[in-house]
Amino acid sequence: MVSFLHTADWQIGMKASQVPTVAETVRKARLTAAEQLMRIASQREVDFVLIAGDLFENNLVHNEAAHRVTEALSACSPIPVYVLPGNHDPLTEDSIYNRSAFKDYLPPNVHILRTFEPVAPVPGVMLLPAPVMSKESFDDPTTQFRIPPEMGEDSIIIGIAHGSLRIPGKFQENDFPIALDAAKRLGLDYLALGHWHSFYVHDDERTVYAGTHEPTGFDEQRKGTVAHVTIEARGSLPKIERLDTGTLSWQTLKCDVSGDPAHVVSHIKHEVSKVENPSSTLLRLELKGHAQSDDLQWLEDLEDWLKIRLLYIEIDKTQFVTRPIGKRLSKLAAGNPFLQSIISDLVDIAYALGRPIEDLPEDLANILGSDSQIIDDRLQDDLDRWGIQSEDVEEALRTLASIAEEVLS
Ligand SMILES: [Mn+2]
Repeated sequence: MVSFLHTADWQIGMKASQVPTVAETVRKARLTAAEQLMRIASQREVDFVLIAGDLFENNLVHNEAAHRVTEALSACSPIPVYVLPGNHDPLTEDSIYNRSAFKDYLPPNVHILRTFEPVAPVPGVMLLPAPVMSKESFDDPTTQFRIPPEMGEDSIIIGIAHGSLRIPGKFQENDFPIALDAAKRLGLDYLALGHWHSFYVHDDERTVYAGTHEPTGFDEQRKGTVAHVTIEARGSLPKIERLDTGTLSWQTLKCDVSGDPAHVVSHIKHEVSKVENPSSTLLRLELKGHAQSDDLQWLEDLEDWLKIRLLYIEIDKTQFVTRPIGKRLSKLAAGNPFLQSIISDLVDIAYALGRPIEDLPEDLANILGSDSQIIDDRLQDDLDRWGIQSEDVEEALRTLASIAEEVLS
């Protein structure tokens, strides 16, 4: 029997520039979660740890980060740790794995998988590595596995690679595409993958993404994970246990703000009160709809309330408009010929589409004059050709209103 941890995509040194005020906290969390993961390795007394690529954000991260990582990896010593270079930290000339932290100072239990040569982490187990040598590739990394001909029938065979499974609609041809039947075709007992940040077990129950140990952004709402895998013997189905390792929680709350602001606020407060660990939660609040009035004091107050409760709050207002668009825009456009001309074009388009925008033309007619109802044949042709719909114009006006408000008010 063999027991090991499978992890990937630590992306140490990640800039976290989308959350500038807490970027340092986010960076530190990736190390804290890594340390937690190494403790699991020791506690569970696994035979070895596999890191399936993208241990680092890129090959340019600070030396200090490199040393911190090797220090963290040495914590589970003497349990061996195998590190596969991924597309973020490929084995190129300037690879981070060529620095002294990974040469002269490498802890004895840490092994960088630099070649395609099979490795035996423990007797009876054969590890087939496919280190990544470039940022992108059209080749399936698993076709590079070298299966030794003399390998005993009893050896448990584990492949380790970094890339995207060829699940229709979920991969790109230049993103290290991996055949869905690779494990079966090559006779692997387990295929440890990295690159996708969510925990995923394929239908064959042998091809697995462990997911990142700590989420990297708002689009990864799941907790960070690691896979603890045990395989009884050659040919038996692996037992895959998913463990949580994440320390920060990235959440998105979508909210329609069309109603009474008091109700909107109480709804958001209620939702936020359900958040388990607010001080380690980053929240993106996505507002959409038309607000009832131009007075947004309630939103400023709400933002302050959220700020002191949560680690980080981001309010996405790109789909949020104060009603009416026309009134707001006309106020901003008065005395701004550039903005007026953009609005005029959009109003022309709205007319050409045969569906003037609700509450827009009347308000804007005052600043634009009335000639915007003349429809140009060429404009009509262009709209047909580009497939522009009246919703697109409304969307453009909303975006314009948001930008204009940012810039002009
Ligand atoms: Mn990757």
